[in-house]
Amino acid sequence: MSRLIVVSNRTPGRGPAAGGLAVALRKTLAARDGFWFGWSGKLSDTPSEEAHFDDIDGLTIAQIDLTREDHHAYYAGFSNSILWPSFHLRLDLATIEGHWYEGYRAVNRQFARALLPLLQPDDIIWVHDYHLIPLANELRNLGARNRIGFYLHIPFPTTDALYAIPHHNELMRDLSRYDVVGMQANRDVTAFTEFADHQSPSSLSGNPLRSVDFTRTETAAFPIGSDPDAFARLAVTPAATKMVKRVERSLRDQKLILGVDRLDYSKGLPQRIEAYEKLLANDTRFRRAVHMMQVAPPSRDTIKEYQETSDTLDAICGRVMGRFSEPDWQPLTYVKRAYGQPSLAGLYRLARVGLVTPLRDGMNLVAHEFVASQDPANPGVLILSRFAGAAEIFPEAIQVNPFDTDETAEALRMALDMPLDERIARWTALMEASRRHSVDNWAASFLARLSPDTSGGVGVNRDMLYLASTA
Ligand code: ADQ
Repeated sequence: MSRLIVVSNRTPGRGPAAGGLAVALRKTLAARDGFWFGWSGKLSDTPSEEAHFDDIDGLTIAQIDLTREDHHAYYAGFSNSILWPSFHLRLDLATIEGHWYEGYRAVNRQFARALLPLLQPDDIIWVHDYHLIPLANELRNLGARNRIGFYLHIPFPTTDALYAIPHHNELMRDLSRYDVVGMQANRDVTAFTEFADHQSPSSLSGNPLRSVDFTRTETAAFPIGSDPDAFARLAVTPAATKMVKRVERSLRDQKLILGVDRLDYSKGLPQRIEAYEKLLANDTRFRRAVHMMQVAPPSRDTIKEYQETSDTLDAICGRVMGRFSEPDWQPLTYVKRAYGQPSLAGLYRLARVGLVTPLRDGMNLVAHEFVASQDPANPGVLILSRFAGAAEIFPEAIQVNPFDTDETAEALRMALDMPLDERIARWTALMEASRRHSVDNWAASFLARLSPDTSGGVGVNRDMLYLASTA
């Protein structure tokens, strides 16, 4: 079997792996004798020319260091202040500084130069996420002929949002240098196809026309999931039960509404708290009868828009606490700290309602983890944004428009009042879907498309697409 080389911005660290994705890819790598390549997390005065190898709990990793300037332009700049907001349709939060593209490109070139000497001719290479869109092109320019696949962990943007991204034509050309491009959901494949279809030669720009040939690139949805059976087991371990007991004591008979997210403006956190506020305002029987917990550790907090989201959330939580708290009852617990997976599994299991209401998201793995952690005899209810990719595979969740806080408040009421038989019926279907879309199945299906012996035939093959090139 060919070796597999996984490439992502960061490589996994020591200790228990944080998520199902890292566990699944570790397992896949162990079976295929490859390694994981990425940034070491270290900043140096000069960029590393060569990767240094390390062994992390049996996983071989190869890492390079980046310079501070390149890293800033590549990571906080182009990746997270341009690509992330644009792909999540938040152009209002994007900072369009075109010069960051140079650093983004330079880091991708550095990745390619350090990776190329490590490759054998029949290695297959699996590149992850928006930080590394140009990597296949950079590798091919250096002569790599390997099969290279790309997986996008975030949604693909609408055509207009894509046009707002500096150098979007080059990025699309970069995508066409992959053999397989995997998206989160069908919605994303449709958006990609739309973009491709609306590109037509135009002389208006005055730029030379160049066709982008996608005939050798398969594009398809590979909906990522979790390891639901592992999560179900985790939710009844002593570590998870310790968290259940601890929170149960303070909840007494109140039903728990739970949100678990990275603190990110895409997750719809202010709208979610506002919906909860409306529930308490509209229906007094829920006061003292429910409690909401939002776990949201800060992420990317050097970026202004993330600090502002954090401040907004602080203010809204404070408002709801001030408005409804009694000397002996608080409506809300807001925790700005990450919990390990066992504690999260315990919280999920205890929750009567899992509130997953991003304004736009890839699949969203919290939705999967919540479902997997439920007690089959007394399961909680998933309220899910229709704008999370997981909405395509979880029709039995209560689906909401997260921008409409009245609708989310009504969904909360419905979930809290839902009889046991309906909760069981909905959960059974959700758990089946979660098992069908497990992270192991996801990795296997992507690699089946990428492997040389099984490739060809499916996905969206565009015959010849024309882009007005700025090159
Ligand atoms: P994220 O935006 O990070 O992922 P999500 O998929 O919900 O969002 O979570 C990923 C992992 O982070 C999960 O395993 C979850 O347990 C963990 N996590 C989230 N909040 C946490 C918290 N408060 N404390 C501790 N752990 C927490 C991106 C995309 C998603 C896509 C995934 C995978 O945004 O849409 O599904 O990648 O492709």
